Amino acid sequence: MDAYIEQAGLGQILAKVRNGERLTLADGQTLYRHPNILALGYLANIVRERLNDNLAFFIYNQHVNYSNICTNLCKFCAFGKEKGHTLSYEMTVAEVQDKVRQRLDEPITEVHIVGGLHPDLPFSYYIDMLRGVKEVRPDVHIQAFTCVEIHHLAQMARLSVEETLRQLVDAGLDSMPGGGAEVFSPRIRQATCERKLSGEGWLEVAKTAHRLGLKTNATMLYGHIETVDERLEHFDALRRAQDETGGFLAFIPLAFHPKNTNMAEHASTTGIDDLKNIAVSRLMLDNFPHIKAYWVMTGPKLAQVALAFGADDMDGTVKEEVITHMAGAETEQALGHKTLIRLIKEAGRQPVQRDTLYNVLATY
Ligand code: V47
Repeated sequence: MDAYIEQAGLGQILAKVRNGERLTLADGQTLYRHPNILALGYLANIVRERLNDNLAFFIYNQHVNYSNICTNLCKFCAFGKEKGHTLSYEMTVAEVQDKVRQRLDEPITEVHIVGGLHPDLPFSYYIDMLRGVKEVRPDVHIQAFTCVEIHHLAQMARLSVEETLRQLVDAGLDSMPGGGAEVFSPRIRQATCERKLSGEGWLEVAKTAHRLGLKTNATMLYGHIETVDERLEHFDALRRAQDETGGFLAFIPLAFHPKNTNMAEHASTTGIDDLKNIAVSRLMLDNFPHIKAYWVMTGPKLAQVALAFGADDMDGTVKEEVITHMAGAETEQALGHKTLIRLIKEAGRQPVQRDTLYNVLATY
């Protein structure tokens, strides 16, 4: 196989990967532009195996999107709606509690909570929501609020980001998801989400969370107007932040879904680009422990294949995914754990049910 990689012109990168040397942005360009997807998968698989052996993780989780009312109204997003829009909604704390209560008979270990940037819900609503979820399900891990939401809540509360996070943690926040990162490039933010917190701002919130002991994830929304260089600069910024704090758990590439968005003229991503983003992120983000193939975005079949291209995690049961489905995702809104186990086993990996922090709960 090494001779095959050398014949593909990737011998130097293979040597670096084998020696655990950091790849440069120029290496990243070579990888993204390379037509041989199997060669990229082989390289990414070396890193995946070194970090995660033959394990592929999944979690028993539940998504709750408390409100889609949003002041940012990003062009790529079909979920966010202006206040007063016929499709806008907001849940009361009691309604969020009901959602969690409805699934008490399932062995859910994580509730994933995100929403839009609501213009007038007070900070106390978020505190009450966290306390309310823990009241209904005391042992559950709450992974909630993107860096963009945290920044917004700090403004609503007139507190520093650090103090906002302290109060949220005190109310039950256990970790943060990776959304809102999009592509850090100011050019992309200006063109697609001009009101959103800057890339630097996003990274500052994440690093502040890490310094307080909170783990977070990171994402990149790809497949619209971003260039290969902008993707690589995004990886570089994440890699440098991780060098500083070590607080990121997983990176999740998010495939752009154009339907019902203000960027609907774009085509959906292809399977090859989806696999490339898994493989190149695995190779560039050498200090990230996990790369997630989020089946909601790519479909369970391609997420399964991604386990041979650098991914070691399939996310989870999810149930009631809304954000991508409003943008035309044709996947299910939930997967049973038996399906996840079957997908992982057939990919030749050992299925591991994990908690949010990647502690092993069961192996199959
Ligand atoms: O922040 C918005 C993205 C994110 C679209 O941390 C879109 O484990 C595709 O971040 N097409 C929310 N993507 C989802 C997210 C996430 C999901 C699962 C696990 C984790 C984790 C994080 O979805 C948003 C935005 O970046 N998004 N619109 C769209 N049309």
